[in-house]
Amino acid sequence: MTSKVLVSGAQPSGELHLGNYLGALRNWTEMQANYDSLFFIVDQHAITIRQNPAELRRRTLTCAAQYIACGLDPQKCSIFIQSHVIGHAELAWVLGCMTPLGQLQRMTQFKDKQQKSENVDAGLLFYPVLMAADILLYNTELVPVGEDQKQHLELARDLAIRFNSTYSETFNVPEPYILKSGGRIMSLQTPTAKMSKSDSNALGTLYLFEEPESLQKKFRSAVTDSETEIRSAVNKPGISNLLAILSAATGKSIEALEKDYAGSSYSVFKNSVAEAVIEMLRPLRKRYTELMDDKTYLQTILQQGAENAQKRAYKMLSKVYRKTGFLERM
Ligand code: ATP
Ligand code: LTN
Repeated sequence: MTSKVLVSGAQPSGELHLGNYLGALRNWTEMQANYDSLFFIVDQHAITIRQNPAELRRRTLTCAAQYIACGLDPQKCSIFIQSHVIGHAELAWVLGCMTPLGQLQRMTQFKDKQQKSENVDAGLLFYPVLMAADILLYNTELVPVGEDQKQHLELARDLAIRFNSTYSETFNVPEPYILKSGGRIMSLQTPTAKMSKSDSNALGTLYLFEEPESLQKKFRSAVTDSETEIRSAVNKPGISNLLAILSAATGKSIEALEKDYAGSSYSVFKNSVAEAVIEMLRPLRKRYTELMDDKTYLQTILQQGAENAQKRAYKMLSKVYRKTGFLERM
């Protein structure tokens, strides 16, 4: 293990889906042992869209179980809930006071979500600043995320550089780590939009822990095109997405898969993708059920994770407060 710090997280705004797994969690599990790794569940980010409190609480715990079921090992990394650690929101405030408003208004995710909701609160605009705080608080070097988070990471880098040049060297400038395969899994129903927890059409999103029969049904109704050729191309977003999923699930290249399925019908192909995904998820489902039966274990892991993170967060926060010019509390 190197002493390089790696952090990442997901929102408990819905159950984890295949995009989260292939674009993020699977990479986390492969990297956890090689870095000083911290993985959080960003409940403070989740409330940028109005949540039902009881549902949010429930999903936060299931999300922790899903992290572990996906392969995160509490012996190798820290797993914790963002709101359990004092420092994320506090650092976000300091960084927000150095963030140009225009840069936040230009964020693609903000613009997308703004269009989808009727009432937009200031928290949604501030979302990327809180994310920068999550990262900079731990002196992070590496942030493995999906393609959709690239712009947010650039803000985190800009803020690190700006703070360092204003107040002297304080933060590492973090590096994004975005895998090509699995970096952007698209909705099965609207294959030009990313698969998302908050998709209004539930048939578009493949949840990791849903019943295999239900996954199969979603694959069967996946939107494709009016051709018959199984080939990855810009004008064939549905088939390209299914090929990307199959490639990520089997480790085979897109080119090899195009050869394997030359001449097959779309329905045979869809069935193979469904089977490969269900097989890949089978052991995860088993582990998830076991974990949900042992809430005490889950709570212990989250408590230990938060304790470790809190020590580190206090250290960084007091450094930042001192440099900013806040009078020290005696
Ligand atoms: P929401 O739809 O509620 O905004 P989300 O599904 O995008 O949420 P997040 O919790 O925001 O999920 O993301 C967790 C991780 O999963 C991030 O690293 C993100 O880049 C990655 N991710 C999310 N969606 C996809 C996708 N469709 N393809 C690949 N990676 C994804
Ligand atoms: N915005 C991210 C979740 C997230 C995150 C982070 C990821 C919040 N803070 C810090 C990496 C590092 C998302 O929507 N996927």
